[in-house]
Amino acid sequence: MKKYVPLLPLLLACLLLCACGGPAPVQEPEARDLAVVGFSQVGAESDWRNANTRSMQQALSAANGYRLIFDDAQQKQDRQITAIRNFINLGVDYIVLAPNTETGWDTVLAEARAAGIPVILVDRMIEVEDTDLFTCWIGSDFRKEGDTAVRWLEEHYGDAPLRIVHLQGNIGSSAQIGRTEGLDAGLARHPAWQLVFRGSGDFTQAKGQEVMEALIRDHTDFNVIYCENDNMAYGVIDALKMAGLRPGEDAAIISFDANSTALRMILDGTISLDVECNPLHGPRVLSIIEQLQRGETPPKFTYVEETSFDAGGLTEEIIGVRGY
Ligand code: GYE
Repeated sequence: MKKYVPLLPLLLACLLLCACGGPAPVQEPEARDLAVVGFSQVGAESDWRNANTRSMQQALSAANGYRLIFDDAQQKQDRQITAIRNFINLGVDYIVLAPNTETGWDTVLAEARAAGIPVILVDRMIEVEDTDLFTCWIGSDFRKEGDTAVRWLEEHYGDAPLRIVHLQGNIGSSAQIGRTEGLDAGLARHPAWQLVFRGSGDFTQAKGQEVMEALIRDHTDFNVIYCENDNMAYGVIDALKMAGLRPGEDAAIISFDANSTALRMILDGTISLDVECNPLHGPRVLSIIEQLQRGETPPKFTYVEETSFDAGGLTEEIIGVRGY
């Protein structure tokens, strides 16, 4: 015998469901309930920077109660100053600034203060007459990072004659200043360490490669390359390989940031040491803003705990869980 599905009740059930719209939609908070944050980002020059941008966007999301206005300054301070003035005109609730360079912020931050907008600094530091111009800062101890790299060189080479190529980040940024100071202190302690080249690669892979290619063309003699970030190291490695040189054997490569791509290059012997610089500041900035929202006073300066990696003990499992 044929079985008939009773059509009428089914139809009615469908109609009812459609009328009710099915399960209740997830409620987005009303735009007017969201706190507005203007974030002036340095640029998109490196993997570190992109991880930092993603972390900020994820933390300061609508689901967490924020509307984030993001501005990429393309590594130009004047663009950051313009962005901050726009944020002030828009009347944002908070300004987050990842400053490109250390100096030149007094005027625009005084404008933000006059408008009553708290300014949270993230990543690099600034140098201002009056530290009340910003609410607080969170980032890395770049001098300590440089010292860590130099300590590794001392442990591995002692007073052996080193011929060091030094690729700096963008000049005037705290990351460059601290990492350069660390190396300078090492050079002062070890007369056998010779600086055969120093110049900026602007923290980019393309510039790192360009500088290294020129050094190889000029027959510069080197056995250590101190790169102030991973992306410049990638450019350096490409240049060395194209010239038939073996990174890790013909020259030790020291780098900073510890992105997962670079850490895998430690596993295969290409990079010798990578000093960690953690870009995942989003949740940290979120927690600062939440403290301010509750009327609390966050600590003025917060340094993020960091480590360093060489071939000793580094595994794929360690790399896999790091998040950048
Ligand atoms: O090391 C580099 C980036 O300021 C810590 O900027 C940051 C540095 C980071 O472009 O990769």
